[in-house]
Parts: sequence; structure tokens; C-alpha cells
Amino acid sequence: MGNPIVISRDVTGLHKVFLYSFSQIFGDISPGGILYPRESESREVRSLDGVWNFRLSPMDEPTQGLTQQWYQQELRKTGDIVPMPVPASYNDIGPNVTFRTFWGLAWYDRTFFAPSSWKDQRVWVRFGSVCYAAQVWVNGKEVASHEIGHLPFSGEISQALNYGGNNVITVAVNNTPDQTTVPQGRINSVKTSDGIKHVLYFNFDFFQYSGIDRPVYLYTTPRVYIDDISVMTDIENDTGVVNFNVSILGLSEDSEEPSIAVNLYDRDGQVVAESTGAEGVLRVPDANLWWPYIMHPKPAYLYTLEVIVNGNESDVYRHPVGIRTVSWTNTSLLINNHPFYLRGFGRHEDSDIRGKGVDYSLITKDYNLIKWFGANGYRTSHYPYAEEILDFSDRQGIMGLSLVDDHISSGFSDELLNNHKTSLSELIRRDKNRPSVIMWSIANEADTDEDDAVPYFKAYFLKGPSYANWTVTSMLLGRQAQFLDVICINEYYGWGSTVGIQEVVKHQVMVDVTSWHQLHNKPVVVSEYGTDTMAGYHSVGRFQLPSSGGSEEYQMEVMSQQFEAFDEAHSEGYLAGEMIWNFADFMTDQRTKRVNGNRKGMLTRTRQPKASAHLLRWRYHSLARKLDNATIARPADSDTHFYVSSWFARSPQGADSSFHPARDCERNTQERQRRKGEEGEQDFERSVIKYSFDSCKIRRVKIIRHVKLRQV
Ligand code: BDP
Repeated sequence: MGNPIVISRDVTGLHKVFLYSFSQIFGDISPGGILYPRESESREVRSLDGVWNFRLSPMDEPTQGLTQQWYQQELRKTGDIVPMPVPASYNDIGPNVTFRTFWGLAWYDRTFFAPSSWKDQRVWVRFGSVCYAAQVWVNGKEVASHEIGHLPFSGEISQALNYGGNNVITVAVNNTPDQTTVPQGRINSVKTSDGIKHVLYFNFDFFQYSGIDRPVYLYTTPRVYIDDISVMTDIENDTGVVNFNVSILGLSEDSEEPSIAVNLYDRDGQVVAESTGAEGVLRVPDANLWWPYIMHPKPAYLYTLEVIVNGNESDVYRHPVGIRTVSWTNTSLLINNHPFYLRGFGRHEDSDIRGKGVDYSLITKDYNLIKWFGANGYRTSHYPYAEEILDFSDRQGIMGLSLVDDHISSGFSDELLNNHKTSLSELIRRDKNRPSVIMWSIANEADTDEDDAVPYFKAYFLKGPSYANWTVTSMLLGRQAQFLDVICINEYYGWGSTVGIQEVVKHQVMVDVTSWHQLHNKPVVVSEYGTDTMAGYHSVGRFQLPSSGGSEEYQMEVMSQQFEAFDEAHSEGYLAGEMIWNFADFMTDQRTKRVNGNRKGMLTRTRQPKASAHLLRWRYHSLARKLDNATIARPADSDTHFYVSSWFARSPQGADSSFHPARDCERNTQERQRRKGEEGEQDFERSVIKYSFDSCKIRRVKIIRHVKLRQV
């Protein structure tokens, strides 16, 4: 199937995905298809990635390029240009701070050759994303425009082309935010010795990179062409069911009624099911289901759906399809009817120099690392990720909570609502067929206590796509959670105002998770927790000094406390996942609380592990063994098998290390349950203290927590 859809909200039973008509399900999705450009017998694809020409508008006359119509000629004729790579954010490429902090219109252009053979076809240009808004001209004619970054758009350029010759494509990129853009932002005025300076201000915690940050393609289609394909899959016993819907555009009165053939191929190129017509159902006996990484020996099985349209001309498009279902109860998430526990990260598209620019080396490295951790999913915080990234998720079995640009914080106006809904519709239109996308998430830490927030979100859910999950943080703001299917909470106990007080973590996490679940009888996922940590800063002597916030030890200690709470909530039955904040350190605006960016990563920005990375890996691997029955190697047996000290026993190959927080945590829970029954809570608490003291330093911190909690 495509993505999880809530049709029933029966909180007592299994929420199954029922198949209604496609128009009912996808009725609120932006019209028109946005299929990824793929070559076939009928389609040619040409990349326009490379080095473009670039110039910024003068700060004192931001609209100069428009008034002087720079798009009517090559950019180099309008003033000084510099080379600019595409895809990349422009901010960190330039030689000075102007590029970094620029707001307003930035201009790109380049030339390309259009062969005469394209004359009888349609030619399109497609941008994976331009941040934030774009206007595109080919040879001076406007061919496309789009607002809201991180999402693709395309435009037909057949009428604008000079066939058999050179063409100029010009793009104006506007990154100016206001209170109605998604995400919201504003331009602040600051008095300086040179007069008033206008500066960008965003109320969120990542750098707002700008520019043409995803690939640009030219592609051709026949005049009558496949505009969109929607698939929804289901499982009936061992049979995989693929419901499909094809939309064809470009028919004229003279067009022959096209015939449509639909074939499904397995990985070896064998046809496993076939059908005809624009809508239908394919049945695959003994189907290979799409399973997440580690949950199955053959994860991420993808079939290929081939659509052939024959009329006056023929068009062929091949689309990957994973057969799987996603469903949920009031406590758990299920894939292919098996419960699963999300273990992953919040992430950012972020790295030095290229900003948010798509970079295959970085993507490949990141997925190698995600798998090294033993994670099975992540949250595409805080905006839709590149299609090139999500392809890795589909092919490697990494599940994703797909986020719309979700930083709307206050000022809930109609215009904001429209933009927000458009953004979600375009996201769903783009990703509806991806097996790796298991949930939509629509807002992060919005000011939900404002009176305007309830009608805003009500309108969002009732008139917008009816299925989504929503990330919230505060206990006070439960009102909107009624509209959701799964509740995600962000919590930063042991950080923020409680930095240094690790004792709060377990108690507070349990209170939050339990209360949210009890209030709404829905599964809960902890979608953020973590602490800023400077790689290389250490603050603990095992028995001499306490660790302090910001150190690698402190990060591990808070994680360890969180893990205990997660295990307890999971064993109570309603915690459906944990996602640490963040996979890697990332860039933010310059702020007093940020030392060259946000440092909550398990990895540095250059993807080197902090000590916590190993701790998280041990946990995710142990969860995989316990919950997925996975037979993966115990990390302590492989490259995390360090010598630490004589009292910190190094384990012989295959044996447990004496320092194994995940195992200890599990052992503690079992021990606690056993003793609860036998001796009562008080004795049990004391025993844990003793046990913990003997075990390792992290357990020693727990002693303090226990004592304090008892005093409270
Ligand atoms: C959370 C936000 C996230 C921030 C994080 C932090 O959702 O975007 O980066 O706080 O402060 O509240 O590290």
C-alpha cells in the first residue's frame, strides 16, 4: 500500500487500512502528478546539475532583477556573476558572510542544448526543490513557479525551446520568510553604525539554507503521457495485493483511446502479475513483502510496476513498489500485521559547504551509519527530505516518519493554513507510493495553547488529508491530539532547565508517556530527546567527579536514564518507538545557546562517532535481538569491543561485556518485576542500588536518582 491512512478511529481494535476509492483517499492531494524522471523507451532524461552562473540581488534593491528583467538575457550580461554548484545551498559556497546571511532574490542561469529530435515530444523541466520560492524562465519565457521549499515542481518547456540550438534557463530564488510562509520567519531591523540593517530571523533551530538544493532534470514524454501512478498495497494471507491507478494526460479530440497494460515484475525481472486499464488490482501469490531492515533476512523487497500506454504514441513508466501494510492499535504500530518498535533518530539534511544540497557520498555514508547503529527508522525532521534520500530508505528498509515543513509556531492565519495544507498535499502526492514512509507528521512544537490553534488544526485535519500524525511536546496541550492517530512527543528531561538533574529523567518520561497514552488511548512515540555534547569534552572521573552537561559522559548518562524509562513504558505496552535527537550535529543560526550549531548528535557533523554513538548502537542492536529476534552480531563482539581498563572487563569473544547498558537495563527490569512480586517495592529499590553500584558508573548515577525520588 501507499501510506498509512486513518479511516477508522476505533481505539479498541486494530486500525486496518481499508481501501476506499482512490479519489476518496487522495482527494485532497495536489492535482497533477510529480513522478520522478525515469528513462524508458518513450522518455529521455537529461540532468542539468553542474555549475550554474549566480548572482545576488543588491540588498538595497532586492527586486532589481525583476524590474530590469534579467531573465531576458544571460545573467553574465546583467552584472558580475560567480560559479554556483547545483545541487547545493548557496550560503556556505560564497567567499563572504553576504552569501551566508543573504535574504531576497538570488539568481541562477545556465545554457543547455535541445536536440531537434525533441521537437515532436513534450519537454519538461523538473526541480527536486528550490528553497524557498522559485520562478523559472527558459529563453525569457516563464515556464514554472513554486512556493514552499523541499518539494519538487515541474513545468512544460516545449513551447519555449530553441530546438537544435542553445537555450538559457534562468531561476530566481526568493528565501524571504514571513508569518504565512511554511516555515514561518521574518526580517528584523537592527540599528548599526552603518544605519539600519535588515536581518533574517527564524524561530527554529536549524540553518535555513537556500538555493537550488536538489537535482534539476530535463525530461521528455510523448504528447499523451502518464501523468501519475498511485499504488496501495494489501496482504491477503500469502497473497500480495497491489491496487493501482494511472492517470493519463494530453489527450486531444483526435487522440486514439489509449490502451493501458500494467505488469508487475519481481527482482529477477519475471512478470508476477498483469492487468489492463487505468485502475485495477494485481495479485501476487507468495509475495515477497517489504520488511524493514533487521526485521527480516530479505528486507526492502521491491517489485517494479510497469505501465505501458499505447495509442497514437506509446508511453512507458516503471515504478518501484513495495508490498506492505501499516496499521496500528491503541498501543502499537504494526507492519505486515507484526508489531514493531521504532528505533531511530531525528535528523537533518545538513553538512558543511553544501548545506542541504543533495550529495550521494553523504547520503550513502549516512545510510551505512544508520545501519551500523541498528536503527530501523528516522523522522525527516523538519521538512520533506530529498527523493534521492528516500530512495535509499525504500531500498534498504529504513522506515520514515515523513514530515511536512513543520515549523509553524503561532499566528494561525487562513493564509498560513492554506500554505501548510498545500505543503502536506504536495508531500503526500510525492511520497504516497513509498513503502518506507509509514506516517505523516504535520507540526513540531507549535504553540498549541493559543486559542487559534484548535480551530486551525481542526480545519487542517478535517479538510486536509485525513491521515497524519502530529508531534507535540507539552503536557498542557492535549486538545489537538484528539485529531491524531499516533502521538509523538519531544522531551528534553536532563537538558534545558533540568540540565545536570538526571534524576528527573525517568520519572518525567514515564509521566509524559503514560499520561499521553491514557488521555487519548493512542500509541506514543518519543520523537526527540537528547543533550548537547561537545565531541572530545569529558567531565567524569568514574568515582571522583560528577559528569557535567555538555560532556560525552553526560550525554550517555541521560541516554541511559531514558532507556530505562523507555523499556518500562514499552513493557507497559504503549510506547511504540524512540528517536534520539539527533543523528549528527547540525548547523543553526548563530544563537547564544549554540556553539557553531546544535551539538546533540550521536555523530559529529563530519560523521565521526561520539562515545554515545556506541552506547546507542549497543541498545539498538540489543533491541533488534530482543524485539525482532534478529541474529545480528552483538556489537561487543565486533568493532565496539574495546579494552577500557582492568576493572572494566573486556569480554571474551561472544560473551557479554560487563559494561552493557542495554543488557543491564533489561536485567534490571526483569529483576524489578521479580522482586516486586516477591518482596515489595521498597526492598526492590534497595537491591537495585546495590546491584547498580557494583555494575558500572552509569548505574551509580541511578543510585542518586533512586534516593532522591524516594525522598520526594
Ligand atoms: C526541539 C526542536 C528541535 C531542536 C531541539 C534542540 O524540535 O528542532 O533542534 O529542540 O533544541 O525542541 O536541540
